Amino acid sequence: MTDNLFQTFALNETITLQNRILMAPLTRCMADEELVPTQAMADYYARRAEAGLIISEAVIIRPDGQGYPNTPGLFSSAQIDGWRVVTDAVHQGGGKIFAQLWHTGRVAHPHFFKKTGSTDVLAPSAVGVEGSVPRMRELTYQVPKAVTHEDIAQLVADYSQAAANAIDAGFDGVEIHGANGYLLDQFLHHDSNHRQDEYGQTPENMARFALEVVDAVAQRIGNERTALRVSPGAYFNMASDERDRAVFDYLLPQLELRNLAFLHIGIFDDAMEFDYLGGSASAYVRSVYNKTLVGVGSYTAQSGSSAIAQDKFDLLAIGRPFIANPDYVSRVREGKELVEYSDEMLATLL
Ligand code: FNR
Ligand code: 8K6
Repeated sequence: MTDNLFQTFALNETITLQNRILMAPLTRCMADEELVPTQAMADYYARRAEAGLIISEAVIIRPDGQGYPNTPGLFSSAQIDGWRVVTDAVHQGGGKIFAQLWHTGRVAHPHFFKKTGSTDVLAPSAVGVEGSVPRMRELTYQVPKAVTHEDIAQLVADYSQAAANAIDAGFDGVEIHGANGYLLDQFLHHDSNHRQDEYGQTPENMARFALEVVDAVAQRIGNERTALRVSPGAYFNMASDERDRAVFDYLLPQLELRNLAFLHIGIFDDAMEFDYLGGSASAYVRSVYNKTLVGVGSYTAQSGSSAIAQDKFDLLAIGRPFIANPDYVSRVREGKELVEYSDEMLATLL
């Protein structure tokens, strides 16, 4: 039984979703050399327009946010025009789409933005990550530069501008990428935030940058069109630290006051338990945040539907199965078998 997935869901007075299934953000590294979305990307998203809401693959807000090849941007007029083709195609199919706004912080690599003349990798503190860019092993990660107050003000302004560009490009809203060990998340965890100023040390200080970005974006495009993804449990590009719990205990009620379109968990498998959160990431967030929550992470339609029935979250995001099944929503509705996902499918845009 998956009937509850096919109920409409009002995010607020402005946006109502045709069902409770979201397509999770999925980086595909298929934009052109100017980081402009292609027609093949428009076709790929349009094939998935039956989702209640598509969250786009992560989209970089400015050149020094790039950490992977051919990830699309939202900072040039060609990129805005390219996205307009995508959003038109999704809307023609009856769907809705949010842009996921991204800066990779300390996992950016100057290889991708050297033509801008900048070689600085930006992060809260000068604490690097081990390793190198996936599938480009020669590109080892660089020790980042700790951002100055001027850098922070510019980053906040650039998130806000990218959000305005997203609306200009026809997106229905934006999801700020605050998860998976990228820039916003780097401020929220002790592993990456060693700052001694008003952006570090205490929960209130460590949450400051994320809230400044959320507030700037919400002010620019409206809180009803602004969403956020968070990873209270560190699991990717990041070591966990039990002190992080207090940061999220402070941040989440603050976010609740902002009346966002939704809050989305960033995780690959929601069965993962975190000692310092007292269980799974979604159970923890549900216990401190009382507004619309999107669950994700190795769910099937059946397990996601029963999680919704048990009030563990309100909406279900589906990632890898949506790569394997462009018609995921119809297949589930009609009880048809799904094609199983495999990593080789990442090579093409089905
Ligand atoms: C992801 N994920 C991801 N998350 C995110 O916030 N922004 C992104 O751009 C991406 N990109 C991405 C690419 C690929 C190839 C995978 C497999 C995953 C994480 C994704 O949104 C989701 O949380 C996980 O895939 C878990 O959900 P599923 O796949 O188990 O339904
Ligand atoms: C070159 C493609 C870059 C895509 C970036 C997004 C992440 C891709 C998914 C890789 C899987 C990461 C595994 C995370 C650990 C899960 C622990 C349970």
